Amino acid sequence: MLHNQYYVELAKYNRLLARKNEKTDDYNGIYDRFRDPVLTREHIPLFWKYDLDVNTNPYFMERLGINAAFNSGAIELDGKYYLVARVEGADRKSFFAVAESSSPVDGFRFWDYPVQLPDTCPEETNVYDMRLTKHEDGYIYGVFCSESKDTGVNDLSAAVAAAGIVRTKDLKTWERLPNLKTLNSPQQRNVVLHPEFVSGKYAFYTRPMDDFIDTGSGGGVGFGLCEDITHAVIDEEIITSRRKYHTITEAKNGAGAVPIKTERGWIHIAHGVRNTAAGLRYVIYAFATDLKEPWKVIAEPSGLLIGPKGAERVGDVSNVVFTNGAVARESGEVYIYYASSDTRLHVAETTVEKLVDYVFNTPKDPERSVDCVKQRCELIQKNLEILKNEG
Ligand code: M1P
Repeated sequence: MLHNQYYVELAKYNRLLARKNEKTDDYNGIYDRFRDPVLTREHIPLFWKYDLDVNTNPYFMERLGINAAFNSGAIELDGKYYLVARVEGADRKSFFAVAESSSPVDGFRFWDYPVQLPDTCPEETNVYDMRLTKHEDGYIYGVFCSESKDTGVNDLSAAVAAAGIVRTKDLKTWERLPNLKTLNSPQQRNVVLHPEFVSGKYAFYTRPMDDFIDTGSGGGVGFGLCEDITHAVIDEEIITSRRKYHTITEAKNGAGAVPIKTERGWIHIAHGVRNTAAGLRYVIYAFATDLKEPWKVIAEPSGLLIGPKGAERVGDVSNVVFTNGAVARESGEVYIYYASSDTRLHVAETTVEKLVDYVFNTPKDPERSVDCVKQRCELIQKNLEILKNEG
């Protein structure tokens, strides 16, 4: 016999998973936002949280609570959509879990068990933000942040971030490889594996950092090559998308989704961070790099692509949108999975064609107010002419 409340909670859970998502009427011509988050902590199966045995849990209490389900790697396999989510327990530790749906925008159901990574890294305390790369070598790679306590300083909260690497063919069996080593950067987060070999080598987008929070001398999104993914070492990183003064990337930036290959170049969907009196503000931006030399930025539209809006602005870490996964379908649709305020996961829909138009035809940031006004006045003047001619 199960507790009565189990059936009440199960009915809520089933209603949530059956709910159909809808586009909002929020318009910008670039992408459509969807009304409901695709993953929240309410999407977590009841049997992950409650002890269903009425003898040991007579009050039907959560025994192992879940705080949030957010930053997710994303992949399409055989027509189904898979999110490898960052799930955070009430104990603040994150782990990975696969949620599956036949729709890109709703119905995501977690598999019965979370991912159980091989425990090869005894000093590792926390793991999060997996990027999933379908590599041309035949594997699906997951690159994530592997966080350990910094024992070299007398500070309880000091930590070290490194890039952990796993690979799989089915998202079920995961082989853990040694963490990425970057000889010139003490810490790494937001590392993404490029889907193709570059000059016959594995290519990574990195994020050189001097410190766990501050990137310090790290100039932006890095790029480096390594010979052997089973002992990945990058001895030289060059900077692709740079941090810039008084822009959305001033404090830091980082690669997000695996770059999308288009006829004009690789489209990158990344995050930029600036500091404010209310703390760090995270937004999502896009840029393109050269097809043959994917470290060379060839287009960088001004400003942000997605910023936190409405209810997205509030959560455990407010004023944050962050992406580490997108699905670009062969038919051209693109689903950008983005989390808000480190609390839940949303989806925005666009197409490869629209992203190419956005990235290559949106004006660049002129970097000074006076030039921004000139840029806007040119647009206004052109439009007023059009409106006058239209009568
Ligand atoms: O809290 C916002 C984000 O902070 C980190 O991103 P970054 O390394 O750019 O500061 C990550 O921990 C990310 O998970 C988190 O969403």
